[in-house]
Amino acid sequence: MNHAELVSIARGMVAPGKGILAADESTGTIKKRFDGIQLESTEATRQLYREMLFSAPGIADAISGVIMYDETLRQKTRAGVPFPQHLASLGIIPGIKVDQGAKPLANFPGETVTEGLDGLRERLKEYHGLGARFAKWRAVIDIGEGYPTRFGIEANAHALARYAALCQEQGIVPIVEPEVLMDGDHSIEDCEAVTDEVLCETFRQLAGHRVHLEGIVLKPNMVISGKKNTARATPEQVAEATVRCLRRWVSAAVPGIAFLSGGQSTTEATLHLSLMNREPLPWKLTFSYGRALQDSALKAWGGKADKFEAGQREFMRRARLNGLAAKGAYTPDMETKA
Ligand code: 5MM
Repeated sequence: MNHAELVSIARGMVAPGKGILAADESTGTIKKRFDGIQLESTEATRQLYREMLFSAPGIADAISGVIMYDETLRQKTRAGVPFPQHLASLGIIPGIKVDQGAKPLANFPGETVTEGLDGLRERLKEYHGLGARFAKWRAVIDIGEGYPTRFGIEANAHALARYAALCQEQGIVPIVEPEVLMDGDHSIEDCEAVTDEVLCETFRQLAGHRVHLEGIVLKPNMVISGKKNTARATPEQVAEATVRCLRRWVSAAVPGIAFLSGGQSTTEATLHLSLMNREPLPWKLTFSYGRALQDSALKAWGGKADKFEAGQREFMRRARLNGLAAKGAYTPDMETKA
């Protein structure tokens, strides 16, 4: 393992004013997204949609890396260039989701553990050969009556750390994604307490597995009220609680933190990121959004050939606004001007 190479990839992923596009929807998830625009999900429509995003004019101004799904990593542009090579030619780092999903944790009702460690070393070797330079693994922690338990958090953090160590062994930067879900009616205080415990345990396990912290990117949830909580915290409270929590647990050795959007509205996700970036921080704080970058672009495209450019324009509008947020320079009035 070459540490210097890992560090340089990780720094590139969180380059100033840029963030990561999470386009790693598995076949089931992308079908749900396409259902929303009444588009059939086929290998061809999935290719076309990803090509629309990946070839948006100016994409490299705001996007540093793209997380792909296994199928996408093996697909090509209509001109015949494999997606990883197409992205790399633009200066965008190709990435791959390597987890195999969150599955019920036996004997722990309401909790899941993410699977995918078996055979991971061999898969990473193949992905590296196909051009991937970073990977992603998502652990899912839900808040409910009696959970998460200490055991559930430990099981997920342990798997995340084993994955991260294997990635680095293969010269691939791991995105470490422990997501505390914002489903449910919990308060922002409940979210902070659980996120505290999850991050503490994640970094304990990363240390135990001798993971080189300078060569990872953390992808956490923001500290936020549950979607069904009627007394939702303000954007300023979300920004303040999130930074406070991250400062407690994330070593300054980590080059960057790239948030997931987790079901926030597109504008909320952008505003929260910008508010957090208004103060000096020990790490780069940016985005690795899926829905918050894609939802409006997907609607603007609608699966229609004559709306291909309209979809690209909408994608770039959100990407640029989030790029500004990564520098603390976004204000909500830009939504109408952009
Ligand atoms: C793109 O969505 C990813 C999950 O896909 P599957 O459920 O199909 O495996 C997800 O991991 C995503 O990368 C992150 O959670 C960020 O997405 P959001 O929409 O939360 O920003």
